[in-house]
Amino acid sequence: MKAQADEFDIFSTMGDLAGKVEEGQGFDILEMYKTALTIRLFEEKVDWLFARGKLGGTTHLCIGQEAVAVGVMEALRPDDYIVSTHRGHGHLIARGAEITKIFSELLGKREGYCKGRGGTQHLSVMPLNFLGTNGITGGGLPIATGAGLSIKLSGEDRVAVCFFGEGASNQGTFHESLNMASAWDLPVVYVCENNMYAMSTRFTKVSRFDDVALRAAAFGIPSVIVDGMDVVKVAENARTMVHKVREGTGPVLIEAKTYRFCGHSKSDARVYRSREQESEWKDKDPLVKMEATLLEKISHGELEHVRRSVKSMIEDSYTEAERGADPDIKDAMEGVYAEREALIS
Ligand SMILES: Cc1ncc(C[n+]2csc(CCOP(=O)(O)OP(=O)(O)O)c2C)c(N)n1
Repeated sequence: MKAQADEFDIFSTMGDLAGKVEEGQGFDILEMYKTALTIRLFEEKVDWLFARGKLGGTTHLCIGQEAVAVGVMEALRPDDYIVSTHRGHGHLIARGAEITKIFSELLGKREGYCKGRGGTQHLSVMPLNFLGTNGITGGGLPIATGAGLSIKLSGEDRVAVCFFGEGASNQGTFHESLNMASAWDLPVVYVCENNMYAMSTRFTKVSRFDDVALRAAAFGIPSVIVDGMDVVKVAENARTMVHKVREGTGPVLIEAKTYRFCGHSKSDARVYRSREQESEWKDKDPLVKMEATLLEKISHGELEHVRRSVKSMIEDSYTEAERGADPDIKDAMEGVYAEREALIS
C-alpha cells in the first residue's frame, strides 16, 4: 500500500540526528582526519599543477567540503554504489581510491583508472562501485536512481549514494529522480552538498528557500540538514540515514551545509561573494576542527608526523604517476566499439 503524506512530517526535516546513533559506535577521528587531509593536500597539489600548466582542461576543487565526503563514506559498505559530481576528487579519495591512479587519470596516462580517457569529470572505478564523477550538473541523479532500482530488483540490502550540489536541485533530473525513487521505495541516499553557490549564482536568488531538504518533503522523502563542516555530525547522521534506507523504507535526503574555500573551477575571481563571508567559513575549517579534537589525544609532534607523511605520500604518488605512459595513437579507438564477437554472442 502507498504511504500517505501524513506518515511523514513532510513540512519539516528530521532535525539533527547527531548523538542519537547507537552507543559504542565510535568513530576513528585519526583515520577520518588522514583521509580529509589527503583530500585537502591532493586538491592543493592539483591546484598547483594547473597553475603551472602541467594539467590541462579544468578542474573543480572541493577544498573546504572534505568533511561531507569523509563523513558519508564512513557510513557505507564496500558493496554500496556511489555516484559523484564534477567536484568529485574528495568522494573518490574517501572511497579509498589510489592517489597515484587518480593523478595518472588527470595526467591522461594509461595507468589512470579510465586509461586517462575520463579525466577529472568522467572518472569511474567499478571495483569500488564508484559509478563516476560527472560533468553534467544533475547528471548523476538518474544514474544513482537507476542503481537504486537495480538493487531493489535484485532484492539486495545495498544502497546507492548520490552526491549533488544545491545548483543541481534546480535541474529536472532532481525532481524526476526523487519522484521515481519515492514512488518505488528505492534504496537511494541523496546527499546534497549545499555550498550556496552554483558557479556564481547564489541559491537564494533562484529558490524561495535556503534549504534543499524542504524539496524532499514534496516527494514524501525524509530528510536531515547537517553541519557539513563537522565530520562527526555528518558521519552520525549518515549512519542513521543509511541504516534506515538499508531497512527498505525508501530514499532519504541529507543536506550538508558547506562551503568551497576556492573558486568554482579555474579562473574564478569570486566577485559574487565577499572576502568577509569567505573568512567566516574558513573559521569553520573541518580539518582545523578535527585537529583540535585530535590534540586532546595526541601531541603536536604526532600530528605533525601525520601531516608530513600524508604530504610525502601525495608527492610520491604524483612523481610515480608522472612517470607513467602516455597514450599511443594506435589505441585511439580501443574501448570505443564493442568487439564483433561480443555483439554476436
Ligand atoms: C547541464 C549542465 N548545465 C550547466 C553546466 C555548467 N556548470 C558546471 S558546474 C555548474 C554549477 C553546479 O552547481 P552545484 O550543483 O551547486 O555544484 P557545485 O559546483 O556548487 O559543487 C554549472 C552550472 C553543466 N556542467 N551541465
